[in-house]
Amino acid sequence: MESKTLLVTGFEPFGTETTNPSWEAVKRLPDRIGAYRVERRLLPVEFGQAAALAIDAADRVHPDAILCVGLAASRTAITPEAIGVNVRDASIPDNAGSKPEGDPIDACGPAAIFSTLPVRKMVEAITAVGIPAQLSYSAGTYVCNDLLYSLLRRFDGTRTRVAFIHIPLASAIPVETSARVLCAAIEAM
Ligand code: PCA
Repeated sequence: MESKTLLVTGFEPFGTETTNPSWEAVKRLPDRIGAYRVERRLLPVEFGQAAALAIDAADRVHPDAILCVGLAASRTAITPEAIGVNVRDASIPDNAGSKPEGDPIDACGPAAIFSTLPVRKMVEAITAVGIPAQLSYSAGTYVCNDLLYSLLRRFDGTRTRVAFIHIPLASAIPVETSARVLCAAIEAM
């Protein structure tokens, strides 16, 4: 079988958390999932910089798909994100101290861009392994949305598809389970 490349990203800890389950889960993924060879990168929780590093990695590995993973501490289900919006609005500073208030990500970009991977199928695949999942229509306005929107904008019209999955705290869903769930979502892509 011809091998495809998947770039998977997780985040560093931020706010009051000392670990980030997104990276803990991404770390636990096997090197090969279905048709994909997995390349992984740890990203800083910094507006602009997270996307810049992800785009730099993508320019090196030429992925067929990019799946970004982040923590949504207030959620209890796994939530693939349907859409990225063109705004930065932070309630806490990012890890570089930046706290934008309603700024556009890209002054020339559309208000929103839909994910280019089959997020509905991902929700079904996660639910099928017995873990609560729900399609989300808001990735927030913090660094996760910044990353999703920026990647969708950058790879718009190219063969590289992009999606984002928010996962809950490890106390709600253990990171081993989240890793298993990510595999199921990737196999459904
Ligand atoms: N979650 C944050 C940024 C990093 C992360 O893991 C968010 O939802 O924007």
